Amino acid sequence: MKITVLSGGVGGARFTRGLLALLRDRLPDGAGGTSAQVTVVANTGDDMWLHGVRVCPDLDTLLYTLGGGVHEQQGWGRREESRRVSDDLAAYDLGWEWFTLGDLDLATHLARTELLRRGLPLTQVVQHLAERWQPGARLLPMSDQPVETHVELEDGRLIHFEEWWVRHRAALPARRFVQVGLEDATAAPGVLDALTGADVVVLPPSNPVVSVGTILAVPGVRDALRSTRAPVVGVSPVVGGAPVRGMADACLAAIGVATSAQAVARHYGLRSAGGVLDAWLVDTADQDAVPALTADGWRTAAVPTLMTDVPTTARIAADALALVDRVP
Ligand code: GDP
Ligand code: FO1
Ligand code: CA
Repeated sequence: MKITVLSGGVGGARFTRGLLALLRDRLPDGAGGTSAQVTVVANTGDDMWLHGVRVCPDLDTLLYTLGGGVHEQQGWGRREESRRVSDDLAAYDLGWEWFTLGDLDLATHLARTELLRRGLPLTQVVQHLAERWQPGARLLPMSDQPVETHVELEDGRLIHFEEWWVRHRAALPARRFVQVGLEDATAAPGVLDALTGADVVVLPPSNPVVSVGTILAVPGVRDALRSTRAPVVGVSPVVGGAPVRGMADACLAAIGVATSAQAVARHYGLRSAGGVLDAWLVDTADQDAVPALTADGWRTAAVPTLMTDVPTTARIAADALALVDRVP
């Protein structure tokens, strides 16, 4: 069974980790793998240059989470991390004031930057890094061309998404998001085929605006989702009217979408009505959204969706696949 996931960072990575656990349990092929192939298309809109190294937050969160090296409590960065380089940079008055790179994390950025400098496209850089981390899924950047999410503030200033998100905790009202570089970007090799050739496509609980939304903006992605024979199922990243973590509500407000399970579903839209989804899994806290969505043709269900641990997340993944009759 071919499963394709469109993912941001922490939420998408944790969901995929649970999905892989489910597949190993349900479809063992004896060699410890599964007869299922999972492809994760990762958001690269958070990427940025920092002191000469290329940082890819969502790709790295996926590599570390699926490869067993993530700082679990933080959800990003490396376990057992140190900050000797960051501290010493400060001694040169060139410290990272609001976005710290740990020493081990820095090795990833140096490795990636070196491979990019040698001329490798990002797709091949990710493949090289994945050799070490063995994520258990194929990881694809959404594009090999740089597409950076910037935030237009009320005064017209544009700042990088990460500065808005980390330095300002998304507290500065955003007028809109701009995907810088999008007009020159194409989907990375394999991305569109991973959507049109899948048996099922999942939109996990990732940021619907700056993570999944950015992937959907890549030329050809939305069309591939609308034309694929695979059912497309999403999991609500909003529970009880609020994000589970982070500030997706600030992102939704910026594009005029209410922070509710139902509003996010309708933002993505039903494929039969020009959108990208066939089904929408909501949390039990949003049970009241089910009748209205069902009445409008949605396949929907309300289940516990807090990804508290891997087995629980595996069950959430099973619930999502069951909603579109793709239980492994
Ligand atoms: P980021 O790159 O760290 O922002 O991670 P994502 O782009 O994957 O976004 C995480 C989104 O998923 C946020 O909007 C969260 O509200 C949501 N989320 C995180 N953890 C959970 C969870 O356990 N359950 C559900 N339903 N949503 C979650
Ligand atoms: N998030 C923070 O809140 N503070 C940081 O200093 C920080 C550093 C960082 C370094 C590498 C990386 O891959 C991610 C990092 N993040 C940090 C997390 C990042 O802001 C999240 O992944 C968000 O999803 C935005 O991409
Ligand atoms: Ca992110």
